[in-house]
Amino acid sequence: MREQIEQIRQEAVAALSQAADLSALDAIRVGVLGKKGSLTAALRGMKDVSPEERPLIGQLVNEAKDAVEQAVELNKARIVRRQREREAATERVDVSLPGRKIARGSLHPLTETLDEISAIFEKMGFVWEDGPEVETDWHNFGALNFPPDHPARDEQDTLFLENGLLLRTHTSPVQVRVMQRHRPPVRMIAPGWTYRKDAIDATHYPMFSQVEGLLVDKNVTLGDLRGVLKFFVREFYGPQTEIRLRPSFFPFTEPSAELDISCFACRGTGSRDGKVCPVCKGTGWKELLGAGMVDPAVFQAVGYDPEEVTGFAFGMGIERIAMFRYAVDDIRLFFDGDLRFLRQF
Ligand code: FA5
Repeated sequence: MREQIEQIRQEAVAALSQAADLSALDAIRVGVLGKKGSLTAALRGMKDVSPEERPLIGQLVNEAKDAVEQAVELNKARIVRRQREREAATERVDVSLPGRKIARGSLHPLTETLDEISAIFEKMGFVWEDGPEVETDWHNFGALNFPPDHPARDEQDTLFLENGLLLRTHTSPVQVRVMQRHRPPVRMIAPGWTYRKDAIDATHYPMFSQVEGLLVDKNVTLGDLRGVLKFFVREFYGPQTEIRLRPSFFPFTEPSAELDISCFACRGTGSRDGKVCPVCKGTGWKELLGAGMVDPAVFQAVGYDPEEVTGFAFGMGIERIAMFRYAVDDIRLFFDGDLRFLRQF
């Protein structure tokens, strides 16, 4: 029995040292130590050994087992090392290969437009204010001097919520909130999302964004409004851009105006390549935003004294501003998420 165990051990260790790969190694291990392995079988023969010899044989079997297990580990390391050496010798790394390009995202054109708009107004000392998108009727309409029967208050135009609140239809309610919070002077812009029940077409979307502007102080005039808007337009669209203020109407400003800029497509001439300019339809002007002097009724609603202060306000659609800037002819492109469009910015 002793010799048999010694032989199994020697043959196993010798075979393991010859094993060429991991599967051959494992086959030898199973052949010796597995359930039906030679050493396991020898162990079963213990019952025929005399009781005096049993402890010695048991010890021998255990030693043989340890020796085989150790040889398995040693040879496993040998085989893996060889394999690595072989790979290192045959594999080549071409360090001159160009690197893999990592796809980089970019800012959405509307975000970029808003960043530029706010940077220009910040230069003039305007600070950024926020207001809620869910508004009360009073902030969105009442305090802004909309009469009770104004068409904008109609269910056809405004998205009303169940609890009497509504989705703000413009950023002008932020004027009200800021004036309620601060004593004059005020110099702020308020960008944000706005909502209207408008049908979707090339220039309208039910969710769009605006930037509100408000400046209140002693002796603010229409000339100040014109100067601020002219500075903005020339910074944003270029120094040759002309502006004009055209009379208009908003319940919360008096007088009210629309600001037009000279058409960027025909440079205000009204014609392009000998034909009527398709962008401004030959007028030479494009309507950019709404503005005006704050109506005294609004000052009264927020507790300002209209005898003490005057102010101007303006509101612009960011999509419209961006459409003019990038010659985009359909507002839907901003919201479709088409990467072929977005990658151009
Ligand atoms: C207003 O919303 C006023 N609150 C602006 C204002 C502020 C005037 C302060 C005076 C003083 P208006 O309804 O014209 O005005 O909208 C302003 C701009 O929002 C429009 O010029 C347009 O660019 C944009 N706009 C309006 N409706 C939509 C829409 N459905 N989709 C995309 N843009 C829109």
